Amino acid sequence: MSDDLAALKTETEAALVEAADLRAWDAVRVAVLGRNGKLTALLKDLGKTAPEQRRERGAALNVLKDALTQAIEARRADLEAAALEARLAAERLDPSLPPRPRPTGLIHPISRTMEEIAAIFGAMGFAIAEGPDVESDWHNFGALNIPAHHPARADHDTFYLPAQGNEPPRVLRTHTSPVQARAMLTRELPFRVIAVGRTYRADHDATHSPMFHQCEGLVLDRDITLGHLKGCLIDFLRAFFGIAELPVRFRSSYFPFTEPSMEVDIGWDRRSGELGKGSDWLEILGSGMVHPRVLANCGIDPRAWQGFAFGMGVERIAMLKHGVPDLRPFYESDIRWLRHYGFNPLAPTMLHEGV
Ligand code: 2NL
Repeated sequence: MSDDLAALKTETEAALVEAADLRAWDAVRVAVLGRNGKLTALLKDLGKTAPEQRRERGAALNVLKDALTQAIEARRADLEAAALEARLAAERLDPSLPPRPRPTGLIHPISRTMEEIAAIFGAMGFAIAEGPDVESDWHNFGALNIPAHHPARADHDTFYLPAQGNEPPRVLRTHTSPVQARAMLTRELPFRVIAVGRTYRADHDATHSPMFHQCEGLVLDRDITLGHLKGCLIDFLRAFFGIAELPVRFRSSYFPFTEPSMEVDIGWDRRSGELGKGSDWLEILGSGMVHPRVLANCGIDPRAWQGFAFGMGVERIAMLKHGVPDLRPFYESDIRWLRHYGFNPLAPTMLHEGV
């Protein structure tokens, strides 16, 4: 091997020993094998070598290139192994350490209230019925004895969807009643269902949100009476508020889908806001015996079957139970409010309390 090649070999091997980390190693590699590297330059100069020496010089350059490539790769393997050793020595795991505290989410009071409602009625043998948020005008109004131009429609501030050709109009359901209408159309009698979920009305102020939640219940059988309605709702209200002797009052009222209709009040003290105390009454839900026309609309013979229905606002009973003073923060996702009013996801619901 000619002197210049032997010198490059010695020089490169020394530089590799010098290179203490992968960055320095890469600089050596580029300086020798890179596009402007020393060995690359020698290979490029091969053309200028006198023809009679070119073969021998070319062979020697190839041998050198193989040797240097191998030396460079070997150094890289050593450096990588050393780097791994250093990391293993520096990064120690202590499996006896306690886990880092992680912020857990909380259950939104509306979700929690709906779960509690479902748990209480579930224990009374009710099934959960579901339906779409976007409803036909008929399921939302017609089936429930609220025909077009009926004054009750004016109370509902309905969101109408853009009409699609000749399709009948569609709405965002203004109450959960269409879910019950669907239950009557599809379920086998007798049945007991509740429908809990989102409802929508074009109404927005301090006490109304355009999206809110309702729970409705429906019990149909051959001989259901007003007595069943009263017993069921008294049991529910006492279980929900956790007050065994909560006073409950039934007051005659009007809904287009029930006859007779009754509003339900609970006893409270208006001044302190305490439930079950004092001598004031607070309206809490609406109810009644399902109107025979509603049964007939949904394909049920009103001479063979009858029952009761009721409805309530989820926000309202959640606010009363937990002392939430304002409706609006329910939908504002303010983390401070959620931390204050949210529920531990691992805590059991209050099913154990007297149901
Ligand atoms: C209220 C009053 C009520 C119903 C809802 C109902 C549903 C069908 C048939 C008959 Cl399918 N009735 N629902 C009955 C009485 C009252 O809601 O104040 N809700 C917030």
